[in-house]
Amino acid sequence: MGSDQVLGVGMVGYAFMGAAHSQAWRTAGRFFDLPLQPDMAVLCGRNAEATAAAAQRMGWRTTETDWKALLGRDDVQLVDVCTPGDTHAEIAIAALEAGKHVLCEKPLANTVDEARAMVAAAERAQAKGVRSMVGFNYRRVPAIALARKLVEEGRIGQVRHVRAQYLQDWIVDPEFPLVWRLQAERAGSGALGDIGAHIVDMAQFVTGDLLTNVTAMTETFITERPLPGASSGLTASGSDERGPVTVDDAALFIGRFASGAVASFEATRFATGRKNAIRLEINGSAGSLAFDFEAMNELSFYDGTEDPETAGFRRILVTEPTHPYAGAWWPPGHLLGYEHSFTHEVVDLLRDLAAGTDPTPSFADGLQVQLVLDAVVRSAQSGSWHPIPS
Ligand code: SOE
Repeated sequence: MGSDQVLGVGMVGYAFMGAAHSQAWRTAGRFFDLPLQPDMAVLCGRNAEATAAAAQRMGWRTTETDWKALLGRDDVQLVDVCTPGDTHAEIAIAALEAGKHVLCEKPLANTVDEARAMVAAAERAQAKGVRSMVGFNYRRVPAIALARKLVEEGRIGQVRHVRAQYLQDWIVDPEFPLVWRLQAERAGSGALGDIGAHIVDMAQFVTGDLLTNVTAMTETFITERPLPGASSGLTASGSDERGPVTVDDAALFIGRFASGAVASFEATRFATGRKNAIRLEINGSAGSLAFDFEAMNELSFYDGTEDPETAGFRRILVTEPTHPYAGAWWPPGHLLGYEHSFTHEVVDLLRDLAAGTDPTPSFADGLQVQLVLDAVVRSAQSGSWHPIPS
């Protein structure tokens, strides 16, 4: 049985990621045995009426309209940052300084400097037992966690190739409005930071290796769009006025890992027909793994040590009780979805907080991804290879 000890959560932001995190806080204790019970204490947003409606819909007890108010509340021990990237650093640093644990959505920040300041704040806070985590949720998809385990166990031998793609199509229509994810000052970058960050993290997580240098190109296909009217999540309506798109629509890069493995990455929101296709293929000296989020309960595994006469990619349905996270849910074959990765994220976070151990991915891991993104941007500008500082 889980403990009765409570952790008060205050969340800032209530759009797409806010809804996903709310679902996670709400369900974690209903399926997992938790050492700390999350109390959905406060939802914070600037618009009082919209915040109150969201709080009621998503299960938050009270609301605030100024995130600074969360920091003074005794019923909040953790601040969950689900805002656009331009406010991550300010909110997360202030929360850590106020002694609150922090879960911050990815990418950690909009710039390397912000990310460095966040890591420094996290290190100061950690000395006082205050912890932080960056929300790369796809690490907690059972098939991805299993892929990491198989690589760690040496089941595919030495990794030679990583092929990673994150393909979406939600802005392929030139009339899709200029939402914050298409504005550099709010989002930092475009497909690169929004979805490229995920595949950089996933590739490094599954291989247990770090990229050392990259060469890249980026492209913006639609340079002007209607200014946004009403919006919710990834859907929005446009007004008659237009404004410039200041981020990349697509980012392509190749890179080298410390181990000598080579990798290719492709992040685009212009892959017509691909809705959330996160594809990862890893080829090793003794086998290969392949994953596609659009069939997220499956992991393909080729065991190169088998008799070639019958060897072939085998599709593992990652729903067995022995598979990562799966046992807490349904009997084998009863599939999980996108939202479960967020539930797994908060379950691991709560367990670390109770145990007094450092959650992963840490802010330092988030900074390392930011350094990769920064090297990609620089390389796309210079046309040459760029190292990733260690
Ligand atoms: C939009 O491209 C988005 O919501 C990302 O911001 C998320 O991180 C990704 O998981 C789904 O797509």
